[in-house]
Amino acid sequence: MLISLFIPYIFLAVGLAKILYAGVNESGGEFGVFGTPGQGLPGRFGVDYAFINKSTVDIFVDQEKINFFRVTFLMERMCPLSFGLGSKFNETYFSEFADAINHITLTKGAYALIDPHNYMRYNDPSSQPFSGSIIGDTTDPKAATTAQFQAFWNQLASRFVSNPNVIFGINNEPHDLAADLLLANNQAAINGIRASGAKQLILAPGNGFTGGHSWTQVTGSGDAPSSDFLNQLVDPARNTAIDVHEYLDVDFSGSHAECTQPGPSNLAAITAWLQQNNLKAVLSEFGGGNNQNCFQFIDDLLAYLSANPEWIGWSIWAAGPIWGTASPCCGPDTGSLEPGQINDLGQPDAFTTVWASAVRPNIPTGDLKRSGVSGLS
Ligand SMILES: *[C@@H]1O[C@H](CO)[C@@H](O)[C@H](O)[C@H]1NC(C)=O
Ligand SMILES: *[C@@H]1O[C@H](CO)[C@@H](O)[C@H](O)[C@H]1NC(C)=O
Ligand SMILES: CC(=O)N[C@H]1CO[C@H](CO)[C@@H](O)[C@@H]1O
Repeated sequence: MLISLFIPYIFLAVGLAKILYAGVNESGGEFGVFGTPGQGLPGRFGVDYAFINKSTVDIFVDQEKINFFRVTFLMERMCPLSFGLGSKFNETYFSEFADAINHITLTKGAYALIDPHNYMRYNDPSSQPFSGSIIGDTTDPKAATTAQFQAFWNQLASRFVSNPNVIFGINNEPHDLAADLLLANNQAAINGIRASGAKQLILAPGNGFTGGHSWTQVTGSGDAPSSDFLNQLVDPARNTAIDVHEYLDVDFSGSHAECTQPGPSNLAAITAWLQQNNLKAVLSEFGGGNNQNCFQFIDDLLAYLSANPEWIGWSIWAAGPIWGTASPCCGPDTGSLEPGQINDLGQPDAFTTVWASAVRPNIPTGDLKRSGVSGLS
């Protein structure tokens, strides 16, 4: 009895499972557009949008020893509507974004996940996640094409081709689109990235807001489960993993303070699917409120990821320079994960509470990847 309990533990301890990337979302590059169509475009850097505060990135790397940041941006700012989605960028916005990515990667030596925060939609971010035209939707005359999406990714990847610490996230939280279209768009992005010569890790999202719990279920308007088709992606460099989000509150939205949805049981089906298909995944969004119940749920979730070798990384939602007292996740009073800020009650934010209680103890500092091209190992 003792022995049978002991052996699996030893197996885990010697590194059967390994988290390579651990960190935080840096949200802010997509801010300032919610309201009426066209609002906040192109926006003012440092006012409507901002990518990172370099000082807090330094705190995360130097003191917390994390190695992973997911940095959001808006495709309508990178490719203004007057240009259309494709290879022509707003060079001002790009250089502001690149400055953030270069600080994280070249200056600090961490890995940066490039995140077009667009729900697989383009042209109207005013009421994300539901506004905008689905990329590649041939029934929508305003929609960008899948070929344009490929050209966009080819250009973006070519600009980071020599930066080994970059990871390409194809798109944030696709939802309510046909399975074959999501597969085609994901494949187009992979083709565009690899055609640039870039060899770095790619993360491909599923349908249904890329929710882990619903991976094997029908989502949205009767769309096929992500598990039915995302194993068909072809990457000539064999360096693509699955991008998963999972919140722990009642409806998986991350809008409630209480955690009631246990990560381990809700992720069991996708973990089995990953194993069957010899795939890896990164949990690039999750979160919980400032309370003991959520601390336990986050602890259980991160322990589960560490114990299952299909999972190679995680980043919690969210830090970022312009959250102020607002909560990006999990109830109005939680506050953001940005070090040194306060919540709406004038108390320390989630960096002091959630991060300190439930995240910091789970950072696998010794195991994290510290050098080499971003990849599956
Ligand atoms: C490019 O971005 C900058 C900074 O947000 C903005 O001032 C400028 O108007 C933008 N240009 C276009 C064509 O959108
Ligand atoms: C950036 O972070 C540092 C460290 O927490 C803080 O002192 C500073 O006020 C922040 N800057 C901005 C513009 O928020
Ligand atoms: C809890 C929370 O704010 N979750 C957000 C994570 O990011 C996605 C994309 O912006 C939002 O849809 C979620 O609401």
